Amino acid sequence: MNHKKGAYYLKSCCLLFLIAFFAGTTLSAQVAPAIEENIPFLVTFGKDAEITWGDDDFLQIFFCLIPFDQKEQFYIRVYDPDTGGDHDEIRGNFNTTTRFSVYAGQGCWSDTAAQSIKPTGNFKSGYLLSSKTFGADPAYDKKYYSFGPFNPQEGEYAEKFGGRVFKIIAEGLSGDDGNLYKYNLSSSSKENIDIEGGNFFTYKYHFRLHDDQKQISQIYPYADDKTISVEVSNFDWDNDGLIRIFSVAKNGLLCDVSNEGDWIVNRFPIVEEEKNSTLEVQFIKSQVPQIKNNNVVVSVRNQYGISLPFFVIPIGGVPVYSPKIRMK
Ligand SMILES: [Ca+2]
Ligand SMILES: [Ca+2]
Ligand SMILES: [Ca+2]
Ligand SMILES: [Ca+2]
Repeated sequence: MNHKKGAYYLKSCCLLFLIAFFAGTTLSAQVAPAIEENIPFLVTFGKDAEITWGDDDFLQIFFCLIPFDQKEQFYIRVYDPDTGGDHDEIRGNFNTTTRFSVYAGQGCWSDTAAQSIKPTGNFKSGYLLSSKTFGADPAYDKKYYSFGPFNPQEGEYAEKFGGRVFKIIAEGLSGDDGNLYKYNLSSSSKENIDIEGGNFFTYKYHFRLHDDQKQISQIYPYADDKTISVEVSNFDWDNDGLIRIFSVAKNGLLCDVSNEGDWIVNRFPIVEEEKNSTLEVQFIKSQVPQIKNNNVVVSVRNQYGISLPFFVIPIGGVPVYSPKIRMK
């Protein structure tokens, strides 16, 4: 190998290493909200809060997907489960308690009550594995609490997602403050070590937007082969800029947006090429005025009123618009 070739070889190796390194860190980081979504936090208010603060039901249901080939026990880690200190939204004084509960077993995911955007009835389907209630607690402020270890075999079998599913419910039991938090999947209770192929999904996404107007956030509903139209709904958007829809066939279609404590529904047809593919709902903040502490709720339903899942790591990757499909 001459000097020039050697340098080229070295450069190529470095590049490959960098690609592998970044692919490894960004694709597998199993946090909800995911890095790619660019959403600061999930949010659940205490049940005495006003819905005009951005949470319509003081409840958030998330699901964890563990691939069939994952045999090792795992943990669901909650970052900043308390409501107090940093990150959280105070009203008066901090007086809010939130209960996090993990469910497994037959029905924990497939029971339609668990996937409904109006959780009533048996949304706590399956069986309870673990539960803990947090108030204002410095021991959990800016820190993690780890639920588990859990045996992947206890999750509900979900053929169409290629794995087993667990459920974690956050309920605002009392108080009127906003609990901001995140979830991690991990093989360790002490640090975040990814479960290969693991993912989080929800059917109704309650989250906090950035205060910084330059930040663009996005979430990724998945349309299955039965989807022929979708209803994209947003709640309490506070007129904070634009909401756009992207897919292989949609190049940033604008949605009507909500303002204060209201739901706005947008309907879009789904073409053949969008079936079994990921859509993107993008949130572009208002430049003036700056809207701070904006909590919002988003859901997508198909023509039967069935909710589409939002996967934090989009199935098949981020959708890329193809002008050819649109023109057909
Ligand atoms: Ca309060
Ligand atoms: Ca906190
Ligand atoms: Ca919190
Ligand atoms: Ca809001």
